[in-house]
Amino acid sequence: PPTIRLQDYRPSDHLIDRVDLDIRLDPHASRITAVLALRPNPAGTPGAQLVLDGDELGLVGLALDGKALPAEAYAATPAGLTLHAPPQGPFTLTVETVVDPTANTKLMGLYRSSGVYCTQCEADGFRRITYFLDRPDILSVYTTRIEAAREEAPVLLGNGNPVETGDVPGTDRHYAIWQDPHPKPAYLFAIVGGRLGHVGRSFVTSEGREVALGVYVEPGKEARADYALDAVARSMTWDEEVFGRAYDLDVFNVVAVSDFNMGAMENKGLNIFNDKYVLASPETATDADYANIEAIIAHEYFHNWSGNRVTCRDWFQLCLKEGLTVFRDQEFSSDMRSRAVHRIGEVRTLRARQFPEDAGPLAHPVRPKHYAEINNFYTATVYEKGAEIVRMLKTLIGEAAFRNGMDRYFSENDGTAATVEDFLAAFATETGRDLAHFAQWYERPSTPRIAVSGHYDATAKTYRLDFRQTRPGAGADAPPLVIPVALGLIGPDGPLTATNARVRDGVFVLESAEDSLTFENIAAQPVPSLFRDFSAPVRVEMALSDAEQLTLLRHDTDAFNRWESAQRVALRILIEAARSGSETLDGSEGLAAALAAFLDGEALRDPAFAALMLALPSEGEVASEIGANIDPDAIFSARRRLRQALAARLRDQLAVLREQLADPAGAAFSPAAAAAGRRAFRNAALDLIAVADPERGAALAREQIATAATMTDRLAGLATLAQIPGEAREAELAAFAELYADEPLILDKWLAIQAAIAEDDTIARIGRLQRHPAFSMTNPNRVRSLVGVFSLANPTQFNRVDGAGYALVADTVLALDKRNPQIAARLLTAFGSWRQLEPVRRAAAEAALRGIASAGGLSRDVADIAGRSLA
Ligand code: HT7
Ligand code: ZN
Repeated sequence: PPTIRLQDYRPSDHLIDRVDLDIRLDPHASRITAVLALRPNPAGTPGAQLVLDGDELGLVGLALDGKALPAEAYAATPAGLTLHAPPQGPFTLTVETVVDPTANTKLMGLYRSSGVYCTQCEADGFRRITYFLDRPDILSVYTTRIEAAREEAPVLLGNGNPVETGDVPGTDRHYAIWQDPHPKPAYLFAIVGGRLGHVGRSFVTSEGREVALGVYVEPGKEARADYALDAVARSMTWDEEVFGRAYDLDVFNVVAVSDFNMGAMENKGLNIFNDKYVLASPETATDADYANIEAIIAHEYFHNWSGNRVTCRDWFQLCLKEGLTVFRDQEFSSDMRSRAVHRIGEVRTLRARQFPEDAGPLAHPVRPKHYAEINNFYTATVYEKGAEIVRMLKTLIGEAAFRNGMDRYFSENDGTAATVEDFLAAFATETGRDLAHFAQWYERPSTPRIAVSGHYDATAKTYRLDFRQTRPGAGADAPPLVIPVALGLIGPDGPLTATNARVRDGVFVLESAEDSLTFENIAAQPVPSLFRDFSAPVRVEMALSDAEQLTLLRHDTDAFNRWESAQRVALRILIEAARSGSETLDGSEGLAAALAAFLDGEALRDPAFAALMLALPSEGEVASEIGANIDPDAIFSARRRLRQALAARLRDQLAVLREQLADPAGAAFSPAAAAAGRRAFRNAALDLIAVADPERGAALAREQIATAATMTDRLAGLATLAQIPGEAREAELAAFAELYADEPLILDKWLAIQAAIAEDDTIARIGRLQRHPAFSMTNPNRVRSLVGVFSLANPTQFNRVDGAGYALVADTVLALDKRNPQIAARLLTAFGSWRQLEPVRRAAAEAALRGIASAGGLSRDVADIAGRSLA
């Protein structure tokens, strides 16, 4: 497939000012009439032919300024429509296409999900609806008439504001007309038609606009939409208060559909969601579901400014909307919940997903320089590392300048398609700083390594920190980065007042390959607390002893680094044990004692934070730190032994705390952070108790499954029991499936729990589950829950020495590729760390990848991932 390069960007030769669409919905032959008001682009090549994009389209009618075009004037294929000599001034082109939404299994363009018509146009789905200049720098004003059989689709929704509805005389059909006054790129276009229930409320913006908010769901599930509706209103208020951004239409609708390639989509005024990120009730949703719904509703809503009002010039600028919007949703969730707990979650996600991506064959800059398939670049690097860059910018320039810079960015670029340069220019102008050096963060892949050494001079009473940054994988000529290092010094009894003119508001800026920082008047050897709140997405290499780390756990004022210090100790123990294979775990007693003291003092005060303290680094994180010659079995075994050691020491204490943190009988359910935090701790405790004493753990888990008042607790009981082989496990799993036979989103979690069982029988179990009525290869949520979770959350079984895990995933990728290449390609990214495996597994993984790469008829999506993985 052709490679598209950032350096080749050229403005379009034509512009489309207005789009008038008439969409007549039909299950197999939906007819789309598009009237496009075109004109040559003054910035384009004069006299250029008009080349419109298409994808699997059939042309059924074409007229220029109302007159049918002779065959020699154009060329139409499923992939494009070319007018050889378009007019040199403004003209209208009327294009008629017919598509089959029922046969559209790619879930891009117009498709049907459980009988509901919906669209997905990002990144390039609009060209599957009509021929168009399908690129984000073509901004048009849309009017859309949607028509359907009233019985089949009583609800008809579009972008913008509703302007008219009515019956089609003499038929059983009706229509609705929607007008969107805001110019937008085609990727933000959407319609929905179907039989849907809804909940709604009104919201008055800070500008006095009354907005009708609606959340549309499968009929009968309206009660599960209230939390999402409330999250919309809270997001609107927050964006007004924190970023000064008010909503700009009279309606804002969210629609939940059950077949969806990603989490959700920010179409203007009509966000379409994967139903798992909308539907929630105490009986059906976990605390994680509630948190995800809140975050994703906010994310898509925030796109209304960061993405829609200011969009991207081209897809290379994807981080401009995605990184910024992730940053905004992270800030929102931190304000709604516990900031420290949320930050730890963000960093765990970054380390689990982005760090390995940066270290593997799929590594790319936050702003890629080329791509073959843009749908493969909706990655952790673009989203999560992109958000970290925005956070670093804020840390560097300070809160007030950041807010002013954001205001400037929005006002200077409103209604345009912008670039990363435009974004940085707003902050440069605002602060008078040159941000060209900082911009390097967007340019090359790699996770920087920061080696730090501390030197205490007892005579001079000075403490010096030496920093050295390297960028493995960024290229030998990669310039050093601008890295904000939030730091402090901790003495044996607590934080020290450590001053240095180069540390402003607690932040030292490392800009060169090497630098040093000296603090005066330091009475005794301190412990440095570095990269507080994870102030930069880097790996820190500093040889602190366990005792020094645990000093941070006891005394640091930075909650993130308190958690990080225990993680560091655990990581050291795990890496040493995995490398040596030795039974002894040097240092586990010290860690257990520190955790015991921590729990004593703080578990009751902040159970959510305490639950995180109990979570060891994941197997993936240990692997990513080891970096080469990885043996997943050795890591698993080391981690299990450390969990056993900690559990043996903490079990009695955990059992007491678990009782103390129980909700009083009859307490009303709350999805808020405080109640969720108590549940998180109790369930982390249950899991460890089960490690120390499987029999007791199994009994407690079964009791919890039977009596749980929330889905969080019921599933946590099941997840704990799933780690304990035996009849009880199988009986509870079977009973659960029966109880929730009509609840696909709950059975997704049931599939996921089983896919993650680290036992030899899991491959066979997955085979059985693939034949279970709860599973379906046609629904992305089901595939992700079973095969996706297996590939990402079951390292020992995915990486089996006999290659059976790789074969399972590879077979699924090939089977899926025919139906839904996007989902197939995403599944294939699980092979991203294959080169770091030990030789036997490496060979087996490579063979599986080569098998895929050499299969005939691959989609561009899968061919791209396979090709880059093997390059
Ligand atoms: N902007 C959206 C990204 C997206 C997407 C969503 C659903 C299906 C296919 C998709 N391709 C790209 C979602 C977001 O990040 O907000
Ligand atoms: Zn987004």
